[in-house]
Amino acid sequence: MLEKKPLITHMYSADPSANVMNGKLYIFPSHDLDVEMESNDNGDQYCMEDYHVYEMDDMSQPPKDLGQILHMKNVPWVSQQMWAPDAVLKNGKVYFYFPARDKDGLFRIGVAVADKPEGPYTPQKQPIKDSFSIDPCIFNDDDNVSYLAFGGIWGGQLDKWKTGTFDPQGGEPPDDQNAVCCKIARMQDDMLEFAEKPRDIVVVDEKGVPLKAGDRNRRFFEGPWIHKYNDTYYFSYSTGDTHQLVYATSKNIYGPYTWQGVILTPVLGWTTHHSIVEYKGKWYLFYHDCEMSKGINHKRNVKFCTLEYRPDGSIVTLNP
Ligand code: FUB
Repeated sequence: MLEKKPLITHMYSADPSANVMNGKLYIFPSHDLDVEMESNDNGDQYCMEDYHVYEMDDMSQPPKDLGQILHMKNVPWVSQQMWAPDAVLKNGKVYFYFPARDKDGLFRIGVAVADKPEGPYTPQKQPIKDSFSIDPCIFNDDDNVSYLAFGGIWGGQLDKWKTGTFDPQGGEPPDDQNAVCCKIARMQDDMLEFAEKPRDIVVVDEKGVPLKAGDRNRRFFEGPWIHKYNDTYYFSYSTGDTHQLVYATSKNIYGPYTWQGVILTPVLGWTTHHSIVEYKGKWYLFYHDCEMSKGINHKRNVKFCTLEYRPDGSIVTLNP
Protein backbone atom coordinates (compact mmCIF):
# COMPACT_ATOMS: atom_id res chain seq x y z
CA MET A 1 0.00 0.00 0.00
CA LEU A 2 1.76 3.16 -1.19
CA GLU A 3 -0.92 5.74 -0.38
CA LYS A 4 0.23 8.39 2.15
CA LYS A 5 3.77 6.90 2.18
CA PRO A 6 6.88 8.72 0.89
CA LEU A 7 6.98 7.87 -2.82
CA ILE A 8 10.52 8.96 -3.60
CA THR A 9 12.98 7.81 -0.97
CA HIS A 10 16.46 8.12 -2.54
CA MET A 11 16.34 11.94 -2.31
CA TYR A 12 14.11 14.64 -0.82
CA SER A 13 11.35 15.84 -3.14
CA ALA A 14 8.45 18.30 -2.94
CA ASP A 15 5.80 20.20 -4.95
CA PRO A 16 4.66 17.21 -7.06
CA SER A 17 2.95 18.13 -10.32
CA ALA A 18 1.41 14.92 -11.62
CA ASN A 19 0.39 14.89 -15.28
CA VAL A 20 -0.74 12.21 -17.72
CA MET A 21 1.21 12.17 -20.98
CA ASN A 22 0.64 9.56 -23.71
CA GLY A 23 -1.38 7.45 -21.27
CA LYS A 24 1.33 7.34 -18.58
CA LEU A 25 1.55 9.22 -15.29
CA TYR A 26 4.58 11.48 -14.78
CA ILE A 27 5.51 13.37 -11.63
CA PHE A 28 7.46 16.61 -11.96
CA PRO A 29 8.53 17.53 -8.40
CA SER A 30 11.04 19.95 -6.90
CA HIS A 31 14.26 18.39 -5.61
CA ASP A 32 15.04 19.42 -2.02
CA LEU A 33 18.74 19.37 -1.16
CA ASP A 34 20.00 17.52 1.91
CA VAL A 35 21.75 20.59 3.37
CA GLU A 36 21.61 22.28 6.76
CA MET A 37 19.77 25.65 6.58
CA GLU A 38 17.90 27.83 9.07
CA SER A 39 14.21 28.30 8.17
CA ASN A 40 12.88 31.83 7.64
CA ASP A 41 9.73 33.46 6.20
CA ASN A 42 11.58 34.32 2.99
CA GLY A 43 12.02 30.63 2.16
CA ASP A 44 15.83 30.90 1.88
CA GLN A 45 16.05 27.31 3.11
CA TYR A 46 14.50 26.10 -0.17
CA CYS A 47 17.76 26.34 -2.10
CA MET A 48 17.02 23.83 -4.86
CA GLU A 49 19.19 23.53 -7.98
CA ASP A 50 17.71 20.96 -10.35
CA TYR A 51 14.73 18.82 -11.35
CA HIS A 52 14.15 15.11 -11.93
CA VAL A 53 11.10 13.53 -13.58
CA TYR A 54 9.40 10.31 -12.44
CA GLU A 55 7.18 7.79 -14.23
CA MET A 56 4.46 5.94 -12.30
CA ASP A 57 2.49 3.43 -14.40
CA ASP A 58 1.23 1.35 -11.52
CA MET A 59 -0.11 3.13 -8.43
CA SER A 60 0.98 0.21 -6.24
CA GLN A 61 4.65 0.54 -7.24
CA PRO A 62 7.11 3.36 -6.45
CA PRO A 63 7.70 5.76 -9.35
CA LYS A 64 10.80 5.34 -11.51
CA ASP A 65 13.36 8.18 -11.52
CA LEU A 66 13.97 8.97 -15.20
CA GLY A 67 16.88 11.22 -14.26
CA GLN A 68 17.77 14.88 -14.04
CA ILE A 69 15.98 16.99 -16.65
CA LEU A 70 17.25 20.48 -15.83
CA HIS A 71 19.98 22.07 -13.70
CA MET A 72 20.28 25.78 -12.98
CA LYS A 73 23.79 25.89 -14.42
CA ASN A 74 22.19 25.25 -17.84
CA VAL A 75 19.69 28.13 -17.62
CA PRO A 76 21.48 31.43 -18.34
CA TRP A 77 19.02 33.73 -16.51
CA VAL A 78 18.82 31.75 -13.24
CA SER A 79 20.79 32.63 -10.10
CA GLN A 80 19.24 30.30 -7.50
CA GLN A 81 16.17 28.53 -6.05
CA MET A 82 14.47 26.37 -8.64
CA TRP A 83 11.08 26.01 -6.97
CA ALA A 84 7.80 24.24 -7.80
CA PRO A 85 7.44 23.29 -11.51
CA ASP A 86 4.71 21.96 -13.78
CA ALA A 87 4.58 20.50 -17.29
CA VAL A 88 2.16 19.71 -20.10
CA LEU A 89 2.27 17.65 -23.28
CA LYS A 90 0.82 19.67 -26.11
CA ASN A 91 1.04 19.29 -29.90
CA GLY A 92 3.73 16.60 -29.51
CA LYS A 93 6.06 18.65 -27.25
CA VAL A 94 6.52 18.71 -23.48
CA TYR A 95 6.57 22.24 -22.02
CA PHE A 96 8.17 22.37 -18.57
CA TYR A 97 7.53 25.54 -16.54
CA PHE A 98 9.70 26.41 -13.54
CA PRO A 99 10.21 29.41 -11.24
CA ALA A 100 13.63 30.60 -10.14
CA ARG A 101 15.36 33.80 -9.06
CA ASP A 102 16.96 35.79 -11.85
CA LYS A 103 20.32 37.53 -11.51
CA ASP A 104 18.60 40.46 -9.70
CA GLY A 105 17.06 38.12 -7.12
CA LEU A 106 13.53 38.41 -8.56
CA PHE A 107 11.48 35.28 -9.11
CA ARG A 108 10.59 34.73 -12.79
CA ILE A 109 9.08 31.79 -14.65
CA GLY A 110 11.02 29.93 -17.32
CA VAL A 111 10.13 27.31 -19.93
CA ALA A 112 12.12 24.31 -21.17
CA VAL A 113 10.93 22.22 -24.13
CA ALA A 114 11.40 18.52 -24.91
CA ASP A 115 10.06 15.88 -27.31
CA LYS A 116 9.49 13.38 -24.47
CA PRO A 117 8.77 13.67 -20.71
CA GLU A 118 12.24 12.33 -19.88
CA GLY A 119 13.88 14.95 -22.14
CA PRO A 120 16.36 16.16 -23.20
CA TYR A 121 14.96 19.61 -22.36
CA THR A 122 16.09 22.85 -23.97
CA PRO A 123 15.53 25.86 -21.71
CA GLN A 124 14.61 29.23 -23.20
CA LYS A 125 17.45 31.71 -22.77
CA GLN A 126 15.18 34.24 -21.02
CA PRO A 127 12.24 33.81 -18.63
CA ILE A 128 8.69 34.39 -19.93
CA LYS A 129 8.43 38.12 -20.68
CA ASP A 130 6.64 39.99 -17.87
CA SER A 131 6.51 36.88 -15.66
CA PHE A 132 7.02 37.22 -11.92
CA SER A 133 6.60 35.25 -8.68
CA ILE A 134 6.50 31.44 -8.41
CA ASP A 135 4.57 28.17 -8.69
CA PRO A 136 3.44 27.92 -12.33
CA CYS A 137 0.50 25.61 -13.08
CA ILE A 138 -0.16 25.01 -16.79
CA PHE A 139 -3.73 24.05 -17.69
CA ASN A 140 -4.70 22.97 -21.20
CA ASP A 141 -8.43 23.34 -21.72
CA ASP A 142 -10.70 21.12 -23.84
CA ASP A 143 -10.38 23.54 -26.77
CA ASN A 144 -6.55 23.14 -26.66
CA VAL A 145 -6.07 26.72 -25.34
CA SER A 146 -3.57 26.83 -22.45
CA TYR A 147 -3.45 29.05 -19.37
CA LEU A 148 -0.67 29.59 -16.86
CA ALA A 149 -1.75 30.22 -13.26
CA PHE A 150 1.04 31.31 -10.95
CA GLY A 151 1.98 33.11 -7.76
CA GLY A 152 2.94 32.84 -4.13
CA ILE A 153 3.14 35.50 -1.42
CA TRP A 154 5.90 36.16 1.19
CA GLY A 155 9.07 34.40 -0.13
CA GLY A 156 7.33 33.97 -3.49
CA GLN A 157 7.20 37.79 -3.87
CA LEU A 158 3.63 38.05 -5.32
CA ASP A 159 2.69 40.62 -2.63
CA LYS A 160 5.61 42.78 -3.79
CA TRP A 161 4.02 43.18 -7.27
CA LYS A 162 0.71 44.77 -6.15
CA THR A 163 1.42 48.00 -8.08
CA GLY A 164 2.54 46.19 -11.25
CA THR A 165 6.22 46.84 -10.58
CA PHE A 166 8.43 45.19 -7.97
CA ASP A 167 8.31 46.93 -4.61
CA PRO A 168 10.84 45.43 -2.17
CA GLN A 169 8.83 46.93 0.72
CA GLY A 170 5.54 45.39 -0.48
CA GLY A 171 3.65 42.85 1.60
CA GLU A 172 0.17 41.52 2.33
CA PRO A 173 -2.52 44.24 2.53
CA PRO A 174 -4.13 45.10 5.90
CA ASP A 175 -6.51 42.40 7.17
CA ASP A 176 -9.69 44.23 6.06
CA GLN A 177 -8.51 44.74 2.46
CA ASN A 178 -8.93 42.26 -0.40
CA ALA A 179 -6.39 39.43 -0.34
CA VAL A 180 -3.57 39.31 -2.89
CA CYS A 181 -4.78 37.24 -5.86
CA CYS A 182 -3.13 34.41 -7.72
CA LYS A 183 -2.55 35.34 -11.42
CA ILE A 184 -3.61 33.68 -14.66
CA ALA A 185 -2.70 34.37 -18.28
CA ARG A 186 -3.61 32.69 -21.55
CA MET A 187 -0.50 31.39 -23.32
CA GLN A 188 0.44 32.05 -26.92
CA ASP A 189 0.10 29.06 -29.27
CA ASP A 190 3.89 28.52 -29.07
CA MET A 191 3.50 28.12 -25.24
CA LEU A 192 6.57 30.31 -24.67
CA GLU A 193 5.00 33.70 -23.85
CA PHE A 194 1.87 35.19 -22.31
CA ALA A 195 -0.81 36.09 -24.86
CA GLU A 196 -2.31 38.65 -22.45
CA LYS A 197 -1.51 40.62 -19.32
CA PRO A 198 -1.91 38.33 -16.30
CA ARG A 199 -5.31 38.72 -14.59
CA ASP A 200 -6.34 38.23 -10.96
CA ILE A 201 -7.99 34.96 -9.95
CA VAL A 202 -10.53 36.34 -7.48
CA VAL A 203 -11.92 33.94 -4.85
CA VAL A 204 -15.25 35.02 -3.36
CA ASP A 205 -17.11 33.80 -0.29
CA GLU A 206 -20.67 32.40 -0.24
CA LYS A 207 -22.04 35.98 -0.52
CA GLY A 208 -19.93 36.77 -3.57
CA VAL A 209 -17.53 39.00 -1.61
CA PRO A 210 -13.78 38.68 -2.40
CA LEU A 211 -11.78 37.04 0.39
CA LYS A 212 -9.92 39.47 2.65
CA ALA A 213 -6.21 39.40 3.45
CA GLY A 214 -7.02 38.68 7.10
CA ASP A 215 -8.98 35.53 6.16
CA ARG A 216 -5.88 33.38 6.55
CA ASN A 217 -7.69 30.05 6.62
CA ARG A 218 -9.02 30.70 3.11
CA ARG A 219 -6.97 33.30 1.26
CA PHE A 220 -4.53 32.34 -1.52
CA PHE A 221 -0.93 31.89 -0.39
CA GLU A 222 0.88 29.75 -3.02
CA GLY A 223 0.82 26.54 -5.04
CA PRO A 224 -2.12 27.06 -7.46
CA TRP A 225 -3.58 24.09 -9.34
CA ILE A 226 -6.43 24.15 -11.87
CA HIS A 227 -8.33 21.09 -13.01
CA LYS A 228 -11.72 20.46 -14.56
CA TYR A 229 -14.33 18.03 -13.21
CA ASN A 230 -17.79 17.69 -14.78
CA ASP A 231 -17.40 20.94 -16.74
CA THR A 232 -16.50 22.95 -13.63
CA TYR A 233 -13.10 24.55 -13.08
CA TYR A 234 -11.52 23.80 -9.69
CA PHE A 235 -8.90 26.26 -8.43
CA SER A 236 -6.99 24.79 -5.48
CA TYR A 237 -4.06 26.19 -3.50
CA SER A 238 -2.17 26.28 -0.23
CA THR A 239 -3.12 28.75 2.51
CA GLY A 240 0.55 28.88 3.60
CA ASP A 241 0.76 30.02 7.20
CA THR A 242 -2.48 28.17 8.05
CA HIS A 243 -1.15 25.09 6.24
CA GLN A 244 -4.26 23.86 4.43
CA LEU A 245 -4.98 22.83 0.85
CA VAL A 246 -8.30 24.40 -0.14
CA TYR A 247 -10.42 24.86 -3.27
CA ALA A 248 -12.91 27.11 -5.01
CA THR A 249 -14.95 26.52 -8.20
CA SER A 250 -16.14 28.45 -11.24
CA LYS A 251 -17.76 27.94 -14.63
CA ASN A 252 -15.21 30.39 -16.09
CA ILE A 253 -11.48 29.65 -16.19
CA TYR A 254 -10.75 33.26 -15.17
CA GLY A 255 -13.21 33.18 -12.26
CA PRO A 256 -14.45 34.59 -10.00
CA TYR A 257 -14.14 31.32 -8.09
CA THR A 258 -16.48 30.56 -5.20
CA TRP A 259 -14.88 29.25 -2.04
CA GLN A 260 -15.82 25.60 -1.35
CA GLY A 261 -13.71 23.97 1.35
CA VAL A 262 -10.63 22.15 2.57
CA ILE A 263 -9.01 19.36 0.56
CA LEU A 264 -6.20 18.46 2.98
CA THR A 265 -5.72 19.46 6.62
CA PRO A 266 -2.18 20.41 7.81
CA VAL A 267 0.65 17.93 7.28
CA LEU A 268 3.94 17.50 9.16
CA GLY A 269 6.12 20.43 8.05
CA TRP A 270 5.43 24.07 7.17
CA THR A 271 4.44 23.77 3.52
CA THR A 272 2.38 21.46 1.49
CA HIS A 273 1.88 21.79 -2.25
CA HIS A 274 -0.25 19.65 -4.46
CA SER A 275 -1.62 18.55 -7.80
CA ILE A 276 -4.82 16.73 -8.74
CA VAL A 277 -4.91 14.27 -11.62
CA GLU A 278 -7.21 11.66 -13.14
CA TYR A 279 -5.39 8.48 -14.11
CA LYS A 280 -7.00 5.26 -15.36
CA GLY A 281 -10.44 6.43 -14.21
CA LYS A 282 -9.48 7.39 -10.63
CA TRP A 283 -8.67 10.79 -9.14
CA TYR A 284 -5.54 11.36 -7.07
CA LEU A 285 -4.10 14.08 -4.86
CA PHE A 286 -0.30 14.40 -4.91
CA TYR A 287 1.24 16.46 -2.07
CA HIS A 288 4.25 16.54 0.22
CA ASP A 289 5.12 16.47 3.90
CA CYS A 290 8.30 16.08 5.96
CA GLU A 291 7.92 12.51 7.22
CA MET A 292 11.33 11.30 6.00
CA SER A 293 13.20 14.14 7.74
CA LYS A 294 10.91 14.01 10.80
CA GLY A 295 9.70 17.56 10.25
CA ILE A 296 12.62 19.54 8.77
CA ASN A 297 10.86 22.14 6.60
CA HIS A 298 13.15 22.04 3.59
CA LYS A 299 13.60 18.25 3.50
CA ARG A 300 10.26 17.14 2.13
CA ASN A 301 8.92 13.99 0.49
CA VAL A 302 6.21 13.49 -2.12
CA LYS A 303 3.10 11.42 -1.33
CA PHE A 304 -0.25 10.69 -2.96
CA CYS A 305 -3.73 9.51 -2.00
CA THR A 306 -7.07 8.86 -3.66
CA LEU A 307 -9.36 11.89 -4.01
CA GLU A 308 -13.14 11.52 -3.76
CA TYR A 309 -15.89 13.75 -5.13
CA ARG A 310 -19.41 13.68 -3.79
CA PRO A 311 -22.30 13.57 -6.30
CA ASP A 312 -22.66 17.40 -5.96
CA GLY A 313 -19.01 17.85 -7.04
CA SER A 314 -17.65 18.74 -3.60
CA ILE A 315 -14.37 17.15 -2.54
CA VAL A 316 -14.16 14.94 0.55
CA THR A 317 -11.64 16.48 3.00
CA LEU A 318 -8.57 14.36 3.61
CA ASN A 319 -6.60 14.12 6.84
CA PRO A 320 -2.93 13.24 6.53
O1 FUB B 1 9.45 24.32 -2.88
C1 FUB B 1 9.67 25.69 -2.75
C2 FUB B 1 8.38 26.40 -2.47
O2 FUB B 1 7.81 25.88 -1.27
C3 FUB B 1 7.31 26.19 -3.50
O3 FUB B 1 7.49 26.94 -4.66
C4 FUB B 1 6.12 26.54 -2.69
O4 FUB B 1 4.89 26.22 -3.27
C5 FUB B 1 6.39 25.77 -1.42
O5 FUB B 1 6.04 24.42 -1.56
